[in-house]
Amino acid sequence: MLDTISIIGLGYIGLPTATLFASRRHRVIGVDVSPYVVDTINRGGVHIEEPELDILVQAAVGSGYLRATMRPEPADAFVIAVPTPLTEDQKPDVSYIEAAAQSIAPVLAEGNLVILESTSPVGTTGQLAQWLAELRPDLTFPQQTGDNSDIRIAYCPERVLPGRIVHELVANDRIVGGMTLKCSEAASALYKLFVQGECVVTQVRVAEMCKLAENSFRDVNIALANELSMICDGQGIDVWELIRLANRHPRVNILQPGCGVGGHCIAIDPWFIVHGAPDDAKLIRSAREVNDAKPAWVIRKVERAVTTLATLNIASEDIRIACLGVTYKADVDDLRESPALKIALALADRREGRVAIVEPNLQTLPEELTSSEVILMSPDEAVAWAHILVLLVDHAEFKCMEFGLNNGQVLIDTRGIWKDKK
Ligand code: SAJ
Repeated sequence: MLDTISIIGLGYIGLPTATLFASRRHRVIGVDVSPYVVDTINRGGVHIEEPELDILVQAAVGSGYLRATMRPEPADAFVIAVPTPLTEDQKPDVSYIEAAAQSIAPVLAEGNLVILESTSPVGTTGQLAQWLAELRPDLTFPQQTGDNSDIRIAYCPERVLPGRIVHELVANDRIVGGMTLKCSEAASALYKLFVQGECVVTQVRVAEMCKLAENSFRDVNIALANELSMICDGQGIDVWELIRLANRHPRVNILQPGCGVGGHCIAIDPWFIVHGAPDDAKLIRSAREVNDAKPAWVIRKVERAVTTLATLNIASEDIRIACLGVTYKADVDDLRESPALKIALALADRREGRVAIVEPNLQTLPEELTSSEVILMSPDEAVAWAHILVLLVDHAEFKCMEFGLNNGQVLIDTRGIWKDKK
């Protein structure tokens, strides 16, 4: 029976998931610790930007199928979609999952299904089952009684791309790692309510590692592109042409270099593998280090351009720098772990009053920059104003811009979209 589904954590994954269950006419109780998030959703609004999400939330709340609250209530299934950040020393922080376990334990009842969706280190689902068992000794759990347990538990990672979340939630295949076969069957039946992709069943630990491996695959491949970009820069080779040509090989598919890797997933999840296997995860660690070092490389390039311009009769302190794009990737408004923002902040710190940012996806300056003297400009204003243009994010608005560089103006294009500008 899946009459009522509760989603714990109404962020980038939990909220769209809640609305999709609601759109299939299931009663959904969304739970979040933030009163602002709960109020916004109950008014039919959204606290995050994601294509189609506003319409889905409005419809789900308007039809009465979705309601948000701060305290879990009884339900047939609980889907945990809370953050799993990194600690300062690069260790996975699963305290939000523990808090979610504590919050749902009092309302758990025989026959309930609990699914963990948060990206987690291997072993976390077993730990979740243990926490729940300690909190509810009156119920049986899969680690105790196998298929006969009162509560079913599974790990089913989210795998959707920010910017395409709603589409991918429906279309992508799902990895379903139940603690027992019955757990997997129950979890697959839940996702089949809206998922059109296949639900592929596996062991819990395989499912946990699968999510980490997917994001590490991308991180390692972006690291190769970023390393090539630095090597090619030193040797006067156009890395974007190089990658285009190499990718004409039928078994080569190099990704694109940029100013670094950001977001709340790829810049973080590989560390979970490194933490679990520090001696063996050499390549994964090294990829993280290569990608994390890219912003400093871009900053050094800007500083070299400043030094060169300063030899042409512009006082170093008068040199104006425009950073184009500060979000973590193209065409989103998300600033989490953004390497572009990191670069803009570092330049703003060094060159008080002489740095502008252009960010078509934000109405106001990011909070981190409000205390600095950074100016928010339109793309055209920046092109007319700056001595140095630093293209950091390949937003659609930048790709279609037509302009030529002024005399002596320097362009540092970390994404290869303006490399033909003269
Ligand atoms: N990036 C590059 N070059 C590329 C591709 C990306 O520099 O060729 C950079 C982006 O600019 C950005 C970062 O990498 O800073 C990550 O962007 P992304 O679009 O690769 O990925 P995310 O973080 O938005 O979403 C990823 C996805 N994972 C994979 O594609 C394997 C998504 O499917 C996951 O669900 C998501 O992480 C997540 O939640 O884990």
